[in-house]
Amino acid sequence: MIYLVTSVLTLCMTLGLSTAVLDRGPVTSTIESYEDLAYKYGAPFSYTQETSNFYATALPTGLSLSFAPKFATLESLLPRDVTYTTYNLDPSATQPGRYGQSAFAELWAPIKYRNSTLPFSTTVSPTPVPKSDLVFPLHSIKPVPRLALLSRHVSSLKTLSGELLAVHGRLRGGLMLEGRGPSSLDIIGALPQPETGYANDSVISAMHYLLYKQDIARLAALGVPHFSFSISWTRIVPFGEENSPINELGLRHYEDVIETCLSYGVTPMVTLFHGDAPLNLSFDDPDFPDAFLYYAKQVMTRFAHRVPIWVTLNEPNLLVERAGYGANYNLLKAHAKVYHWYKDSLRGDGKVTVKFANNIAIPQDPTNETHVQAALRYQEFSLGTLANPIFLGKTYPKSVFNTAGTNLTILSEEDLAFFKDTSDFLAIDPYTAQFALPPPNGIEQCARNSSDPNFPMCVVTTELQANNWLSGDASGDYTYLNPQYFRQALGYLWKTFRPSSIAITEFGFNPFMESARDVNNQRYDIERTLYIESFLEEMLKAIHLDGVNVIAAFAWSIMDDNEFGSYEQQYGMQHIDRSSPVLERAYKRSMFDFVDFFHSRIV
Ligand SMILES: *[C@@H]1O[C@H](CO)[C@@H](O)[C@H](O)[C@H]1NC(C)=O
Ligand SMILES: *[C@@H]1O[C@H](CO)[C@@H](O)[C@H](O)[C@H]1NC(C)=O
Ligand SMILES: *[C@@H]1O[C@H](CO)[C@@H](O)[C@H](O)[C@H]1NC(C)=O
Ligand SMILES: *[C@@H]1O[C@H](CO)[C@@H](O)[C@H](O)[C@H]1NC(C)=O
Ligand SMILES: *[C@@H]1O[C@H](CO)[C@@H](O)[C@H](O)[C@H]1NC(C)=O
Ligand SMILES: CC(=O)N[C@H]1CO[C@H](CO)[C@@H](O)[C@@H]1O
Repeated sequence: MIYLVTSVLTLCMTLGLSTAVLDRGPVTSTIESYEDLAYKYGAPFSYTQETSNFYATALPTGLSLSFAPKFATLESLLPRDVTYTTYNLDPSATQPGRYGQSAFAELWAPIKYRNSTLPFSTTVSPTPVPKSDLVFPLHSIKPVPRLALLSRHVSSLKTLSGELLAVHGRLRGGLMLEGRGPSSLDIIGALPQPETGYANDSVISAMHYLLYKQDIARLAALGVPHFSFSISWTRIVPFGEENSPINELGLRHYEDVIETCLSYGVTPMVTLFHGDAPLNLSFDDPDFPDAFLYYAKQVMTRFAHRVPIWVTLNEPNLLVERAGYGANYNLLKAHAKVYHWYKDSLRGDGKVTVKFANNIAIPQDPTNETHVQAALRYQEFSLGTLANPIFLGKTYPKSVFNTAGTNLTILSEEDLAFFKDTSDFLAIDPYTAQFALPPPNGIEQCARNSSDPNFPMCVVTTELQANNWLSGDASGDYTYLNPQYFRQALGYLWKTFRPSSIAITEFGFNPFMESARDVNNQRYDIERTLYIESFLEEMLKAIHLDGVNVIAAFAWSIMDDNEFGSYEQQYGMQHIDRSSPVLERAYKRSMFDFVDFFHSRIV
């Protein structure tokens, strides 16, 4: 135990946790040594409370942004004859018609959720964050930060629209409220899995849907300048289909989320699709790209004015790995259609991108040629099928192309021209790193056999180094605290896809069993702080020593949430009191440390 504490402190010193902004008063103790104490028994003694008197600085309010013409000018870009309406989920509804109220209730029939038991059912008004919530935790060590001087002199760290610091979240709740249609993701929360303790009340989640005003106020009070969130496709298009009705309450909701962000001085970044496709619209459905564009037009015409950064698809490369490579072409098309429409028809000045998952694979034995081949192959299968066309205008990497039976669509010259340069920066979600090695029967044999359990990637990954040590501290699931590979991950992307810039659009840590600790212990989340700061240190090295143009770092996540059907996978930098009727939020230490890192290390 003592050993553990010592190593945590040593690490903190190495990372340079505490810096100038956290200056405390002078130490007033007069004690010299224990020996003196013995002699001077009864002599004056004054205690020192080693505490922080540093408070967060709120953002300046009233942000005004303009990245595209206003809606009145853009309205003519929308298809004609669209029905604007809303739905009320009522299983006994009788209104007939393909898109009537009873058809809407029918959509929801396969999904059964418990109703919310919260004491509010409409948007909650925000209350000011008490000053007592905004005091930084104690920093008792004050080393000289290693890279601080270097980073202070670099101006390129200013982002697209301000600063680097941002949080990301997907926190909805209220899934059945205000005319939202069901999505394929809702099925996960609705699955009964009592034995794993998974929640079945995803109707609640973080209930950000009704608590967003307070959540945005809390970001602003702490000085977090960017908030990345996703819009729920089926809140806008409940049936998901092209030319089907648009839910007015959905549009109104996001309009207000964005206006609330601006009024508090928070810059929004919007993801259009975060895995929550309309129920029964599969990624390889030929209707998918146009259905997506139909939805994107509704949202972008209204909000492009206020939104500087748009992400079309979240981690489509993971969707492809799960749904099969047959979906790859459709996802490329869906993304590129929206990109071109935004640039050519809407003529927005904002940035549009697509964000990828990638936990970089490192050869387990870098001196072994087959391990190097396995690591590269992992990267090429994981990123190359989408990023090659988008960033390089090139078809799939050779290793992918030469594997028969992947179901990948051959890309024509016309396709390649359409997909090329459709991302204004490379957005990546690098949570951790892993090791790659060939499968027991070898890469070649596996790649020739589409029944092989490792087909088509034909790579085995592990967290064990060749010497049988883990690469880092384990979290509650796949993430290991192994910042030592983060700089390489950024370098790989920089060299391979040659983007103009890179944004880290998600990174985060869910400490093992965090949810089992009491609230104060959960809030003192030093493991998450170590994760965030050590990864950001490596990011600074990539920037200053390797010349990688990193423009932003969005931490996942703004608060604990329902992650894939479980409240126990906690990535949040805020705790949610689930016994509180208003789901009260509390900042964790990591949120302050994240803010402090940027204030003290990046000017
Ligand atoms: C949920 O609420 C709706 C509307 O109040 C009601 O019709 C329905 O029966 C409730 N469902 C459950 C499972 O309690
Ligand atoms: C779902 O919630 C109900 C009501 O609290 C509970 O009785 C049931 O056991 C839960 N089911 C699962 C699978 O968690
Ligand atoms: C290719 O498609 C077929 C038919 O849909 C499917 O059975 C197979 O699993 C797919 N293969 C891959 C690698 O996705
Ligand atoms: C290289 O790695 C493979 C697969 O792990 C292993 O079978 C082989 O013995 C290794 N070769 C050397 C020279 O270590
Ligand atoms: C292909 O893989 C399957 C599943 O592992 C195996 O049963 C089969 O024998 C393999 N075929 C060849 C030709 O290796
Ligand atoms: C019409 C249709 O295919 N409906 C399906 C939509 O998805 C749910 C959940 O997977 C199925 O239960 C429905 O049958």
